[in-house]
Amino acid sequence: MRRQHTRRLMALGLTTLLVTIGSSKANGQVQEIYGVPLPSSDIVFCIDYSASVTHGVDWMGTLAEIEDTLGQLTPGNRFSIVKFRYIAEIFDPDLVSATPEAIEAAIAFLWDMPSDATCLLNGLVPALDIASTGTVGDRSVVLIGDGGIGCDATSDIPEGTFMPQLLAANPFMVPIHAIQTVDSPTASWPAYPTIALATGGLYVVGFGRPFVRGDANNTGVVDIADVVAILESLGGFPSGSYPCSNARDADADGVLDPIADSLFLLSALFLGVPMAWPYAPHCGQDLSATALHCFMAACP
Ligand SMILES: [Ca+2]
Ligand SMILES: [Ca+2]
Repeated sequence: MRRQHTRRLMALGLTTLLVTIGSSKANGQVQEIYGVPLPSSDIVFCIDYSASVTHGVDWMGTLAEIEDTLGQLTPGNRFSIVKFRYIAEIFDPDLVSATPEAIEAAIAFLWDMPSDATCLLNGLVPALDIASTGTVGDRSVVLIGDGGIGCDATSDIPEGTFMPQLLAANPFMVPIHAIQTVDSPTASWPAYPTIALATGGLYVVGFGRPFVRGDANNTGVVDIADVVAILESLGGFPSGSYPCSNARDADADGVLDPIADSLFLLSALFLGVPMAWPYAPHCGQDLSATALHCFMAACP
């Protein structure tokens, strides 16, 4: 995860599933992108290289984030990359083992930057084709772009044209996790969330602040002092006035309830009840579309 970014993330559903099946490295680090655990072992990255993206906000940061994620893959992962503008360029037409040599070649491919108009379908169709050769239930496409659809001289093609073509290209319903590298949707219709919902994937807005769930007192460590800090809020601190209310939502239900959240945190600390992502010692972002916020946390 790139550290200096400020990011906000919203996602739809699948929190528990992702945390359960998110692949982990032997050293215990969760493989992630933008603070989101990678959802499968077989991954096709589908990256928007159109001019609106490459001339947009923090494109170098986006590339650095993807490079960082590639570096987290192990030979147990298989992957490929499709980068698209109006046309698509394919790193490898097959899923390849994430060996150090393959990662090095992928990073070189990543930083070679053409730029042009957008055609999302021209990128997603080959990405889905490659991903469909992956292991059933352990494969996904990770779409990264600014939300543009394109394929028309003056505007994005409409949802009624786009979605049927996309679904026809995805007969095996490979999940598409759509990471929109902006702070608010910009397309003429909400393509990325629609794509994610239709395929059982996550929708992520990639600018937000990472935090550790349960770290209510903002120390970077989750312990009994955090239980005390949550209970102290019963003494009159108004809900929502905290620098990182997401961290206080220990049970990840999107509601700040000092009793329920402190009891859940006790259960996690002393009974081993699993916490939802981002759980200690990991910094990450919320995977549920809650109204909570995080302006400051002990994460870099
Ligand atoms: Ca703490
Ligand atoms: Ca809660």
